[in-house]
Amino acid sequence: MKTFYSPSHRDHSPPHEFEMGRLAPAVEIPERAERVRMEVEARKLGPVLAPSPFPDAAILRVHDRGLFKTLCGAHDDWTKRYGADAPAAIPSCWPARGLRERREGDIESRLGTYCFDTATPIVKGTWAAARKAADIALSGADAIANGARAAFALARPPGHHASGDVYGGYCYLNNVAIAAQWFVDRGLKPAILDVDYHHGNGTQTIFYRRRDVLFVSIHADPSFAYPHFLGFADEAGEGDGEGFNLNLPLTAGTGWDGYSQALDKARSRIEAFGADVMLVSLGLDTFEYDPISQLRLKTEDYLRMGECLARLDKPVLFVFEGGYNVEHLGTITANVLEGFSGA
Ligand code: Q9C
Ligand code: ZN
Repeated sequence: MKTFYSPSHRDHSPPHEFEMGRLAPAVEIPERAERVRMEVEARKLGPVLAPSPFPDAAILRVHDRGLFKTLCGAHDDWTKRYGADAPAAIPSCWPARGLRERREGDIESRLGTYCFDTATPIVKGTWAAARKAADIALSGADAIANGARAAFALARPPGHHASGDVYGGYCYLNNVAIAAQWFVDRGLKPAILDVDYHHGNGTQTIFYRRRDVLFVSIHADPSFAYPHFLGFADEAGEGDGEGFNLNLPLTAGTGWDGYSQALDKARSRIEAFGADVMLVSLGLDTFEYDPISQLRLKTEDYLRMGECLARLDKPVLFVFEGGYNVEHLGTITANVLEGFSGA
């Protein structure tokens, strides 16, 4: 299996995020992708390749131009306003009910317009890394379109919390959605399965009114877990998209028994949809020792997950998302890929 990777992710290294009423050390750190790359190499799962450059137009199929421009210029605008040594750009004022919904004025108004949380800082290297992560996902899609049975987009920063016009949740551009749209534009019918611990609110929103892309997500119930405002079981799609969105929320403490049942439901829905290609938003924060999560998958369960995905017998593009136990992250990620390849 080909893995696509670029070292440019290393320059996206915000020291902090703001949550739980304090500045907390960042958990979405460069070491995550490095651990995974090293494990892919150590286990000889296949070549690790640099992505090809894709045009901005491929990203603008999914993302709003205002969001794109804001992300692209945010670090410059922020340091012009607050000084060259100002730490990461994070919004502090949002257009909640009663306020103007969108303002593209100064940088504070732009961050409030386009970002939904305080966990997604922009530093000097953020834009280059996010833009390259989209190329990584597109390169993986291209490998699949050229006949590969599977590819792994080792993208960082992650993408599934970013919608067409709002970023957040450590995500800036929605890598998996950009790749799915690229498949659609080549006449293919993609299904997205999101196995990250957190609901893929951005991906859901992008495809919510469409039936040409199926979105299925298995995640911790938003009644207690981030992103808190989306990901409930009654969200089934709207208009043309009705019936083409499936959320499978899980209670805290769920282990492989409950998880594999959800995975079976996801598989039958994808089967019935008749997808040509599957994209997996591969978050590893369902792990029992993940520092920010409350599901309980074990190391060996990720092999089973990979085997289970292989039973669909469709080409798969794996796109890296969350997962914060850096010590075990390489092992559990590689287990999914190995379980898939060995099956
Ligand atoms: N106290 C991804 O896994 N903060 N994003 C959670 C927990 C944000 C997760 C707060 C979590 C974002 C890609
Ligand atoms: Zn997550």
